[in-house]
Amino acid sequence: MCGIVGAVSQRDIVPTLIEGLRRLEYRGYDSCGVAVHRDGAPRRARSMARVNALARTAADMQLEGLTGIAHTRWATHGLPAMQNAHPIFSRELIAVVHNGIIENHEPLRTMLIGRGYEFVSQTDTEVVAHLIHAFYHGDLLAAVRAATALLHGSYAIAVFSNDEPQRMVGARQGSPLVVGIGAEESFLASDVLALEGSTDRFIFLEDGDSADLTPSGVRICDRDGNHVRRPERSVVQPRAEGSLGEYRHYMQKEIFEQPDAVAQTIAEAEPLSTLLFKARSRDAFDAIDNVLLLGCGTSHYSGQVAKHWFESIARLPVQVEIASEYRYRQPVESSRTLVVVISQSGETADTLAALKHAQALGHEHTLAICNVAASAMMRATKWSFLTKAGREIGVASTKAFTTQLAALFVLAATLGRIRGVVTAEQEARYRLQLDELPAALRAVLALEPQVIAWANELAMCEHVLFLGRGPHLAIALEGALKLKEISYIHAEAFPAGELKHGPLALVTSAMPVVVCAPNDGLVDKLKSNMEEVRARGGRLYVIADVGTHIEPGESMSVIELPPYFGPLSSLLHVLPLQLLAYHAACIRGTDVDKPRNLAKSVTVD
Ligand code: HGA
Repeated sequence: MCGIVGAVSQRDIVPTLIEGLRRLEYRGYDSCGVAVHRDGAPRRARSMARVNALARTAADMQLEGLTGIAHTRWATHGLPAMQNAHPIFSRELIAVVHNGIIENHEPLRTMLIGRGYEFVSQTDTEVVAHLIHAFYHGDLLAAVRAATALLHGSYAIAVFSNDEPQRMVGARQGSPLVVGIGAEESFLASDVLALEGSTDRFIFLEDGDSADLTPSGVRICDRDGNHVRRPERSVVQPRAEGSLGEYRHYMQKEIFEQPDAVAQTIAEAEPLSTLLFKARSRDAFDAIDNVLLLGCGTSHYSGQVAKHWFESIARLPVQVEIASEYRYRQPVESSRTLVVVISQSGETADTLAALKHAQALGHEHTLAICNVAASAMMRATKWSFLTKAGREIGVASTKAFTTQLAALFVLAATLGRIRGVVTAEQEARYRLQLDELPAALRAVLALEPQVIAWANELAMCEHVLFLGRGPHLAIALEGALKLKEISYIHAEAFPAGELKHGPLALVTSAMPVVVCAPNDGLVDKLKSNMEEVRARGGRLYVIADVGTHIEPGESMSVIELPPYFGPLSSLLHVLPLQLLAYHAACIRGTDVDKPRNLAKSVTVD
């Protein structure tokens, strides 16, 4: 998703800004740009192509400067088009980059037009630039504070004025923004990742903060204009991703990294203890008597799988909510709820807002499961668990999902142990299953050639149904999501028992139906549902554990998985579905790592 990098220095900062954009590039964007302060008027280069093309344009223009801002845009207001690419200028004086959405941009635009401002873009961001201009009388911080006081919605902005060459101002509300402190230079970025190699000293701004940056340092003021000191943190960045090696895409590489990622995530899980979740005392979770899981997209599905674990292992009532829905509701709450937010980046705007909503409703027991240590969710929750997936580059999440599942399983087992419903013997069994999990994942990944054969057939289809039951319903949902995200094939998943209540009407000989068939207590029910499909001429593609006795035959193709893997079976079943989506997308020739219209780290709501 869109990214911000800004710098004020005593050296030419264009290479640093471009490098920062490159580091954020994997998140997906539709245009990019960079602007620097110049004597006379600010100068900018913008591109509808990749950051490399922007770098060439900037070099051709001999764009250089000591103060500058840069952006990758994922359009929310106004088409992806050159005139909408950031930085956005106001009257050749103010330059702005913005992440987020200004919800009251329409009345502000009308008011500004009334004051003689001319709009040249369709972005909501342009109102920010003109407002700052309207309030600017030689003090950029004062102008930014006055302008942002009128904004509704979410923003992280970086701004410079051409009249104040060695000054840059940032402000945030709802979208992430971090200050980087260097030697004789200061930075702003939407993510510490952008400043890897430039500094490891960061100050995370809070909502309502404004930051006034010069090469010699930063001053921060809060929403009320009081000068505040925010803690400085040293952030050691994860190792940069290596080359693709034998793989064609990052998504494929990340699918095959899952055994190691899961192994690293659970390495510290023994003994199951509250300390794993950064809880200071062993009785930290004693007050908990129910669980609320919040997430979006794939992270929501990991919550749906985990619901079964919290119920069956920890014997706790569970709700799983889509964060973008929960945040606007007024649910009846209990003070004994453990609120678990799940997000790869830890910055997902809807999930972060849902967390804040839960906190505003009085929830104190909050826990984040994220893949980025220095993320907003990890800072905003009482407890946390860092998954060890390593950097995930592919927009379609794979290893983040399975490591989230591993973390949630450990949490369920830990709560079960604390509550006395998991015996030492059961705990030892869970531990053994966790230990055996990476090898089992490897065995499933070895089935890739069979999945490719399926992909060759399914890539020709425009619609695919997925079926599952129990925790494997969430796996079917995740399989359908993966397929639509990267292959653009229309895919939907249903609880197998729901078929006869509607979706069966869609089944014809042209409708492939993918089924997750673990050898669990529901397999006979599932077999009946499969027969309902066969009886209507549907084509079945079944991922079945050894021992289910589901045999290949007419209109029935089977990929056989290792024997049923108990409660962790869902982690095995998702792998063929990830591979299926990946290979179908390759066959259809889509941009697998950067699917159209999508972005990584969804920091707008
Ligand atoms: N609303 C602005 C910025 C979009 C954004 O934050 N994308 O992730 C625009 O549409 O330009």
